[in-house]
Amino acid sequence: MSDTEAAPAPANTTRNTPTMTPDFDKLAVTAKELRRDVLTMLHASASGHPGGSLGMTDVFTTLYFGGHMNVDPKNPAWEDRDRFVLSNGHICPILYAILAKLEFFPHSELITLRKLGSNLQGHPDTHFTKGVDACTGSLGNGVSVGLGMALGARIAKKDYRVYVGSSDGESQEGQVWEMASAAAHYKVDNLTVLIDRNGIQIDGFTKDVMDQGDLAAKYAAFGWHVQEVDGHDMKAVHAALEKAKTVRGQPQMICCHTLLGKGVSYMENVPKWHGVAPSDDELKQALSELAD
Ligand SMILES: Cc1ncc(C[n+]2csc(CCOP(=O)(O)OP(=O)(O)O)c2C)c(N)n1
Repeated sequence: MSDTEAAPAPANTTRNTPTMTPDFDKLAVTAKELRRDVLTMLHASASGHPGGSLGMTDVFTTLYFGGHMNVDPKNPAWEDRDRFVLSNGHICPILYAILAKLEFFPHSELITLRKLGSNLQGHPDTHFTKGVDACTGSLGNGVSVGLGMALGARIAKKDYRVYVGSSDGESQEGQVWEMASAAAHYKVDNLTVLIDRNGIQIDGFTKDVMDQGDLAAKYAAFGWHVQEVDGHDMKAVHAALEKAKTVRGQPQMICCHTLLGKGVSYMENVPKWHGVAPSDDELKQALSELAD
C-alpha cells in the first residue's frame, strides 16, 4: 500500500457536519453586488473574463457565503481551512470580489485588477493575493493541485475539504482525466469539483470546438459521485454541496449548468463575452440591469 492508501480519511469529523440553511434572499443580494464588482473591475482594467465570472457567481456565492467554506480572513494560511482551487483561473475576478467582501484584502484593491504592481493578477497567484490557495491559469493543472491538497489532508490527518472550480473547456485537457482516475482510485472523498457547464469556451460553443458530451456521465464512469444542478438556483447548489459532504469513499463532481454572462442581457450565452471587458456604455447598462 502507498502512503496515500495507508491512512483512510477520518470519519465523522467537522467537514461532515451539515451547514445551517442560508438566508437565500441575502445570498441573492450578495451575488448581485459581486456581479457589479466583477464588471467594475474588468472595466477598470480594460481586460479580463466576465462570462465565466458572472456565470459562476451564484455557485461561488453559495459556497463562500452559504456557510460551506471554513476559512479565516484574519489567518489566510490557517492549516485547517477548507481549500478552494480555481482551476479555470481566468474567471478569478469573481474569486477576487468574494475575497474582498470577506475582507481578505481591502475592497478598494479590486479596481487594481491586472495593473502593474497589483496584488490582483490576471490569474490567481498565491504569492500576491490573500485567500488564494493555488496558482492557476494553465488549464488542467489546478484540478491536480486540488487532488494533491485533498490527499495531503489525509496524510496530515486533517479534516478540511477541498473545492475545485473547473469548466467544460478545461475538460478538454488530458490532465483532468488523469486527476479524475487518480481521485477515484484513492477514494478521495474530501474533494468536490464544481464544473462550469456553460457550453462555451474561448473559441465559441464547446459542442462545435470539441464536444464534451455528457460530462456528468463521464465522471460517473470514472467512479465519482455526480450531481447536476442549475448553477443559478442557489437552493439547489446548497443542497448539492450538502449532499457531497455525506459521500464516503468517492470524490464528488457537481455539474453546474450555467449561463455565460448571467445577469447582463447582452452578455448572456454570447461567446464573445468569454474574455472581453465592457466599454463605458456597456458597463453603464450592465450596472443598471444589476441595480438593487
Ligand atoms: C493550458 C491552457 N491552454 C489554453 C489556455 C487559454 N484559455 C484560457 S480560457 C480558455 C477556454 C476555457 O474554457 P472555459 O473555461 O469553458 O471558458 P468559459 O466558460 O470561461 O468561457 C482557454 C483555452 C489556458 N489558459 N491554458
